[in-house]
Amino acid sequence: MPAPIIEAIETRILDVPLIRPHKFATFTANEQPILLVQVKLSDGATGFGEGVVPGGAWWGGETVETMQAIVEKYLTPATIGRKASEISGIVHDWERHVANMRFAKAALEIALFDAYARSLNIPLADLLGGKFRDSLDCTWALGVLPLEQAVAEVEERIASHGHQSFKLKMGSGDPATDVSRIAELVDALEGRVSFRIDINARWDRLTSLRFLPVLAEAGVELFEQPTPADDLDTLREITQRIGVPVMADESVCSPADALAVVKKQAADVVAIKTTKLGGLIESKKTAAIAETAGLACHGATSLEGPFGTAASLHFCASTPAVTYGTELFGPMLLKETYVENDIEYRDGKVFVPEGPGTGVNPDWDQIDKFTRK
Ligand code: MUC
Ligand code: MG
Repeated sequence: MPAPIIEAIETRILDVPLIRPHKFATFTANEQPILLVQVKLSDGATGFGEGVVPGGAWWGGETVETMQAIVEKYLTPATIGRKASEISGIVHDWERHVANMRFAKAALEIALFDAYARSLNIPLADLLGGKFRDSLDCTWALGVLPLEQAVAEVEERIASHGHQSFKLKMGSGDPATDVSRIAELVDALEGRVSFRIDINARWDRLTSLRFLPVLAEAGVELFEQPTPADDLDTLREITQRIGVPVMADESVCSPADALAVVKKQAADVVAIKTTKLGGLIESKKTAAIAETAGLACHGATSLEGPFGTAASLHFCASTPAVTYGTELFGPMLLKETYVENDIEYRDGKVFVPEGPGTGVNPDWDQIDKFTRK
C-alpha cells in the first residue's frame, strides 16, 4: 500500500485563557497563544501539532507569529507533495531552507507524525519505538506567587490531582526576598512534597553562588537553569559546588547543545521539550546523548495544549531515558480545552492517551472560539 501524500498544511493561532496568571522571571502570561498546525494527507487522515513557547518571545525569541510565518512561507513549500512516510527526509531537507527556528519546525514535524500515525491507525508512540509505559509522574508548576497563595495552591493540587512534586518559578524580584518566599513555602509543607525551582536563566553567577546554597539548605531538590544558557562554565560551577542536581533547560535547545553540556559536565538533568528541540526526532537524539553520558532526562513543557502535550507524552512513553518524570501539565493550566477527549491526570501522574496518533481529537467549536481573528 503506497504511503499517502501530504496534500495540505493549515495554521491558525489560538489565544487560550489560563486558569490564573502564570508569572515567570520577566513575563506574566494571562493567556497562552498556540499555533495550531494541521496536516492533511491524500487518504483523508489529518494530524495536529502545536507551536508553543512559554507565554511569548521572552523565553527563546520565537513567538506564534514567527512560527506561523516560518511554517507557512518556508516549511510548507518544502513539505507539500512529499510522502507522509518520509518524515525524517522531510525534516532533514528543511535545513536547506530554514536555519534554527526549532519551535516552528516542531509544530509541523509533530503534525506530520500525528497524521501518518492516524493514517496507519496506530498510536504515535508506535512510530517512535513503541510505548513501554502508560503513565508518568507529573510535576505541577506555580508561577511567582505570594506565600499564602502558593501554599493554598499546593494544598489544592495535592488534594485534586495528587501531585507530589512542585516547580516554583523564581527570578522576577529581589533575590533575597524571592529566596525567603521559597524557603518559607518549602518549610510550610513540612516535607510532604518535593520542590524544585526554575529561574529561567535570569540570575548571574554571584547571585547564584550566594543564594542557591540557601535554597539547598531549605530543601529544594533541583535547580533548573539558574544562569544564562550560553555560560556553561558557571552552570558547571553550580553543579559541582552546591550539590543539588542542576537541570539544563535554556542551555539545551539541540542535540549539539546537549553534547556541549555533557562535555562540560555542566548539568545532571536535561529538560527534554519536543517544542524547543525542534520535534520528536531531534528530541530522541538529545535524549540519547544525555542518557549515554549518564544524565537523566525530564519530560518538560513549554505550556503546550492537549495536542502538543499528548505528542510529548507519546515521546516520553517511548523513551526509557526519561527517568526524571515530567511536567506535562499544560492542558490543566488552560481555562478551557479544545479537544473532545482530555488527557487524564490523577494520583500525581499523567496518562498517555489511547487511540490512533496522539489519541486526542479536535473540538472544532472550541478551536473556532479561541482562533485569533
Ligand atoms: C520553563 O522554562 O520550564 C515550564 C513550566 C513552567 O512553568 O514554565 C515552563 C517553561
Ligand atoms: Mg525551564
